[in-house]
Amino acid sequence: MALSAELKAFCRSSGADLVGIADLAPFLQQGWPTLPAGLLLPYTRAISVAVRLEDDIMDAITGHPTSEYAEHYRAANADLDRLTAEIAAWIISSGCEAEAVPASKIMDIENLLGAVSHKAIARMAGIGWQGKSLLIVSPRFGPRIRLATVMTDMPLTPDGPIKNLCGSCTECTDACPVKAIRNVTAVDRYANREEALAFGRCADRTYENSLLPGIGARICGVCVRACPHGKPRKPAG
Ligand code: B12
Repeated sequence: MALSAELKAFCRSSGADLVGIADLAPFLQQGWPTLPAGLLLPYTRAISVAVRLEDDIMDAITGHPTSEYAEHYRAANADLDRLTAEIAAWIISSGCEAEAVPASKIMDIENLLGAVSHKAIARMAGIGWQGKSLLIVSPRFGPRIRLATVMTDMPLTPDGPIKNLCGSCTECTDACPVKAIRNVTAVDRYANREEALAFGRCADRTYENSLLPGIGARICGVCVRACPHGKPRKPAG
């Protein structure tokens, strides 16, 4: 426990707004895919870190991403990649193995997959629940966070998933400009992306956004902005 607390304190002092530890056993037991295959095999734990997104930038998003959001997105990714490199170096200097997963690198452009799903790790690390938008919704900042992961064999104490508080809320479903969100809550986790999203609509929209002047990345931000859990005045409960 003391080691986990020390690691978390280091993550916070290096700039993490949220930090949690996931047990990798369920991922290995379920044969959860990674790119390349077998990426998780040398490790037993994954550290999930999040940096928060600025409210004034998120609140300015209407139907399309703004150039300020595109800039903020790039800066947050750079912050996360620096942060996870520092965490991995800290762990390695203590004699354990560690490997950082890039914040936003797409490894398979056809199927739109990263090396490891930061959302799956974040959910199992208790950073937040996976909401109807398929985003991780944290109790403190809602989905207004960006995530990254460090895999390790350090003997850390895992955290666990937290309760899903989406309830009957339809804010992200109603806000989605391409009606991609199906308004489904998963009992445990979604079996696949299609269960939560009309995935092609979301993917096409982010591609179209990437072609807009001043954007240049597959972003949107509308469901991120809409979630009441991320707004300064949050829902009761
Ligand atoms: C490729 C990609 C995209 C693609 C595909 C998105 C997708 N849902 O897969 C496109 C371009 C469409 C996209 C869009 C967006 N993206 Co994107 N994207 C990624 C990227 C690089 C990889 C995602 C991936 O591999 N998904 C694979 C699928 C299978 O996994 P999944 O979506 O997590 O869902 C499954 C798992 O979570 C699993 N699961 C959940 N719990 C558990 C537990 C266990 C034990 C197991 C085995 C599995 C499991 O269940 C789900 C269903 O199978 C990640 C970064 C990363 N490396 O993770 C960012 C990422 C997911 N994107 C992000 C964001 C914010 C967005 C957008 C809002 C755009 C924007 N920035 O404005 C939209 C929202 C899309 C949405 N509603 O999901 C953030 C999410 C932050 C958050 N709060 O959750 C991420 C994590 C980037 C980051 N560094 O923060 N994105």
